[in-house]
Amino acid sequence: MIKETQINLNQIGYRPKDEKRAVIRDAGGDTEFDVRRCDTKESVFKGTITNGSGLGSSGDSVSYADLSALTRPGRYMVTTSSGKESYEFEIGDGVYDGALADSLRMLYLQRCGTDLPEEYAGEFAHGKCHDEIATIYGETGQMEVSGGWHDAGDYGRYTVPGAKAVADLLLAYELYPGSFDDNLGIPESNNGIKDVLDEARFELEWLHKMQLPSGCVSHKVTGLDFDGFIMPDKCTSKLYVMPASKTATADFAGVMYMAGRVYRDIDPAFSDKCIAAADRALAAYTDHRKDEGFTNPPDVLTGEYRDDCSEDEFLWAVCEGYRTTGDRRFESLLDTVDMSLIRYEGFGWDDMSGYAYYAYLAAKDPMKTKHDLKGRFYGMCDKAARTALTGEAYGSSLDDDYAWGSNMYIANNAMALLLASSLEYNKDYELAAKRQLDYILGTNPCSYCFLTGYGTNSPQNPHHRPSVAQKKAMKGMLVGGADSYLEDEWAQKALKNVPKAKCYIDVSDSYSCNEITIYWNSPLVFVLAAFR
Ligand code: G3I
Ligand code: 9MR
Ligand code: ZN
Repeated sequence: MIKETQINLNQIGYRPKDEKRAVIRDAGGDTEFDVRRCDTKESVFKGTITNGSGLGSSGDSVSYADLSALTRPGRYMVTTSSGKESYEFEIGDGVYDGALADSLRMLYLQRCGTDLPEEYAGEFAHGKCHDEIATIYGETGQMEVSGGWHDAGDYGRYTVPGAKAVADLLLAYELYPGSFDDNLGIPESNNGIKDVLDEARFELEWLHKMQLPSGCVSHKVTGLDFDGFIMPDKCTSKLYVMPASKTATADFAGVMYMAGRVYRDIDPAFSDKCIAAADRALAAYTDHRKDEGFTNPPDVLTGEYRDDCSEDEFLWAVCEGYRTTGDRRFESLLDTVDMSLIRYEGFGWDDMSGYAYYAYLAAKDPMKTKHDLKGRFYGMCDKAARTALTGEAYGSSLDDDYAWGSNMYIANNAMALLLASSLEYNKDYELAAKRQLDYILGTNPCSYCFLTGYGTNSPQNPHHRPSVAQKKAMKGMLVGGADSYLEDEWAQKALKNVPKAKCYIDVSDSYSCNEITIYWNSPLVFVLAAFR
């Protein structure tokens, strides 16, 4: 058992110049804090505890210890006079190097349709999986759709979240190429192309296979039900290519336009192929714009990723298409978007407008439009920054809403703020973004470093089939985190009447708290690359 702590901070640690703010729950009579070296227990820094209040979704009454002025590299802990102790943390350059490498390598370990040799995958090595020719659902035909990443704790492969995950990697590469290397330890390492692009391409190649002759894109390839908790090469359920959906088709166009730009200089033929495929998808999309969102056929139980509004996905495809090609035909499509249908704004699998806003703003010679996309983007960022800087006790940017995959929304907000700040530097945005990373890595009311294998207290029991099968949490996975809607039996039993931001449990059956996904890791890769 790991000792509980009332002093929460980033359990990996901080770069020397970062803000370093420990959050103390119920400080009681403590007024001063010490930062001590872990080895000698010698105090190297003292400060006064400042009062916070009972703020926000944790319900905690908090105070703060600001140790930002301590910049000397080392391994430390924060203590108070009554004997409260934080977990250990590090100050130093490169503190996030390992986390970045492992959160990217996690995607390699999610690869499907190929064997993962022990040399690269260690104890998560397995033979070729899910590589049979799949049956087209409701038809007699078959399709070869092997490849891509397993979506999450399950082995399904879904187009919509796959597009989001790739988009995050490609944006991370475009903005922070210097943060990525070619020596991650994947089969393509040392091929002269950064591993982040090799890994993204693995998913892109699969996405290409998911495009139907009509130009529309299949929503997913899975069995009728989820596979058991076994290694992927042991799965035997029959695979189906499910029908196309309008969100899959529009997301496919968006990410392929992005890929067409990013791989331009690396592989012109591949870049051309991506743009041509995106054009075909966008043309096919037009006939399906008013369709309902994808729903599972009655005998299909795998992830649904239902989303009835595809205006945001379409908006993304249009803005990304213009940014990549500069073709004015996108300008006439832009004004046809019905912005009033977009209920949420962001970078989630069902709310892709954030990617659109950024692509629109980053384009050379921006399109003319009646929509105020800039206002919407900065409105979204301002709100996240305000919540993080003044609204929430632990620096979270979530305004009292902790849903399934809340850690993704945290990471997405950080990404939004960093994208905005890359267009026009904004100190508050940078600080708020950093606080989101600190939250994920330990400055949260759950006292968890939500990235497996890092920090003192990290999830040991993720809802992840390979981890359950091998009885060991794979390293480098971001779990979903607090979900106050209590969306599985375990959460319902264990978390009744718990404050929203504390609705988290480290039990592998709790898929609504403790699953992992490729598209929760991907914004974390972006954020870690930014702060590397
Ligand atoms: O629409 C509501 C909105 O009204 C409400 O305010 C909001 C709370 O923030 O929740 C919104 O809906 C939620 C939806 O996600 C969109 O965020 C649902 O309550 C919630 O149940 C839903 O969760 C999704 C879950 O599947 C169940 O459908 C997760 O986002 C999604 O990540 C997850 O995806 C699964 C796949 O199906 C299968 N593979 C694993 C993967 C991860 O768990
Ligand atoms: O393992 C599944 C996980 O990937 C999904 O996110 C989750 C919600 O769709 O469902 C999990 O599968 C469970 C199923 O829904 C109900 N029976 C138990 C399954 C394993 O926990
Ligand atoms: Zn597989």
